[in-house]
Amino acid sequence: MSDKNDHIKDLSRRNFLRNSAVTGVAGASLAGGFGAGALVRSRPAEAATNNEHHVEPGELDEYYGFWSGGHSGEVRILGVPSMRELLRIPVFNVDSATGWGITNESKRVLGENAPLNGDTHHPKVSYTDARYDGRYCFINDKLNTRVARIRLDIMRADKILTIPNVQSIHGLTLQRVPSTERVFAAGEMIVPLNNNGEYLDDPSEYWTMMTCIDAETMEFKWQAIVDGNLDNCDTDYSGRFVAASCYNSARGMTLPEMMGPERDWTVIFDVPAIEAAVAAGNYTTIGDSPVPVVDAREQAHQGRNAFALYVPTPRSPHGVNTAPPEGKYCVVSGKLSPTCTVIEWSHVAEWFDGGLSDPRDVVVAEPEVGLGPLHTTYDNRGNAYTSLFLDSQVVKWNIEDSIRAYNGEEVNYIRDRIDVHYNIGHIKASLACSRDVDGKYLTALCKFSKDRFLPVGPMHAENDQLIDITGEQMKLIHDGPTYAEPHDALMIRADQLNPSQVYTRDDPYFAETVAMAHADGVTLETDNKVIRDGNKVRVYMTSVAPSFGTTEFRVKQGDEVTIVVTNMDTIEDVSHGFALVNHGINFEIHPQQTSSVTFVADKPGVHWYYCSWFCHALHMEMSGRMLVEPA
Ligand code: CUK
Ligand code: CUA
Repeated sequence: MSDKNDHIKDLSRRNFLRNSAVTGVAGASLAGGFGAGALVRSRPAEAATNNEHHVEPGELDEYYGFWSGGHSGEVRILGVPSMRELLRIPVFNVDSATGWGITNESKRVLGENAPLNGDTHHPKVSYTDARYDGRYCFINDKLNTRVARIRLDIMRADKILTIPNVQSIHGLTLQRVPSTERVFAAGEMIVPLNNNGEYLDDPSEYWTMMTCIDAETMEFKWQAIVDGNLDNCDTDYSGRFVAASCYNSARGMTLPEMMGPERDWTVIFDVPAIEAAVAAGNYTTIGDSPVPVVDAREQAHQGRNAFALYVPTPRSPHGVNTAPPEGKYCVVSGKLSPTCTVIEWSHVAEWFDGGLSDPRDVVVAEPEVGLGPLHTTYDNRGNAYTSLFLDSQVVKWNIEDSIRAYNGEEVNYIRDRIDVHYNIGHIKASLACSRDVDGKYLTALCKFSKDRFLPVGPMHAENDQLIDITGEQMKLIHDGPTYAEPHDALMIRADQLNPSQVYTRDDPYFAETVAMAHADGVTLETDNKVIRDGNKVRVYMTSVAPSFGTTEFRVKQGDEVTIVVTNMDTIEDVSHGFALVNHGINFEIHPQQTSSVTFVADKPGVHWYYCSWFCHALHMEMSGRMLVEPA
């Protein structure tokens, strides 16, 4: 496709990025060479022609992909392999199409005075026996230190928690076995514990914690103070451990301080040991927070630390990913070291049970993979795939061969390399976080796209590329422009999800609104009524295409108005919207759903409302008037 000159241009651009990135981390020993990696030359990516992965119009995709939306604050669902965007699920952001952040129902989930933006990185779908069970998707908010749970039947968040005592939730992972009973949320930034302003200036007293949340009740179970900081995290396949990378073991405040040590570490928590201590009452609390806090720092333990194992790991490690299908190994990707560190989970159990003497004894390989390894994913044939940010490549390597090489055998564990465009962050193969790993597709979430798409101003699309990994050699099959800014993604089989097509009337998402109607003596399914209660006015109406049940209501300037709309259409996809002109109000009402909004009618005059989801040939006529009498 590209001629020779394009290729040269391409290479020089790649080198520019790589060199500038290396300069940017001057002081880090990024050299280290490629070792065995140099034996396999990388190929420039070529789009496959006669693409057998093409999904024809009318055909359905094989996988649901869950994409984080980065600082857009949302989660997205893509069909894979078409990479068609199917849905945006607003979580921490305000969304005018759905009314998220506008309706009373969404505000109940968001909580009082919630910040209306976020930074989502790590979507994780719940498991039963390390297989996706399609119940929930959990997502972190790095910006405002929150964790949300999304119900995957209606694809809306139903719980959002602000995590106390820590700052910036980055890593997020789920218990896999026997099922997702716990959510683990890693606090990234170190702060004074009880960060109430009492002391600010002594960074030697800044710390962070791992937080454990009950996945069903969404209540806090415990927090554990750690040395260093926490970045990414993942669990094992036994239900006992959670591991997190630490890139700031020096607890530095500045870049040079953070980059100081040759090795940082991977910290691994023994969850039952922590919970036994909590159950025995051996914990403290911080400030006003009731959450039990245990101390997993080395200084808090004489002899062996019962809660945490700190495994020295080169250098500023980033991604933490357990290898399927059995979960035997965990790979921690080196970032500033050209290596990945392979930890064997059974050795971790041995260490906690007293059988090993050196924390490094849990490491079974440390392959050199290339420059800037960030995240690792897997196929079902024993291969790992690591994203190389600085090399703008995906490298495929064999885990067992890397272990043989670590034990001194002459073996090349590198299997293949492919160029990606450009500067890849996360990487994820189909079902690679579960027992059902199938080694078919891999998505490469590239941070730069530059010349891959038509320019649209200074802000460029990200480029989420899709790679076919079924063969010996990887094959790039799709360029997918995405909006700011997916960090992580996962793919589950289409049959592993069973979303609702219409709401049921007893859905807990709007149960509080139903209770309010009940108290007003209103039957939501049939009544169109205005209830006045002092200066509070509640307007109940139905919607059936192409009409609202109420086309006119009258209030007084200054009244607090609550509008409740119940969509009595029953046919899938016949959604209505309620949009109130000049009031910033718009929200969704899907079939059999009840939605509500509360506002102050502060502008006298006639104000039209209309349906905002095109529902019928007479959709434009689906409207009504709010008449506001001057005070
Ligand atoms: S992080 Cu963004 S590329 Cu938040 Cu998982 Cu590694
Ligand atoms: Cu109802 Cu458009």
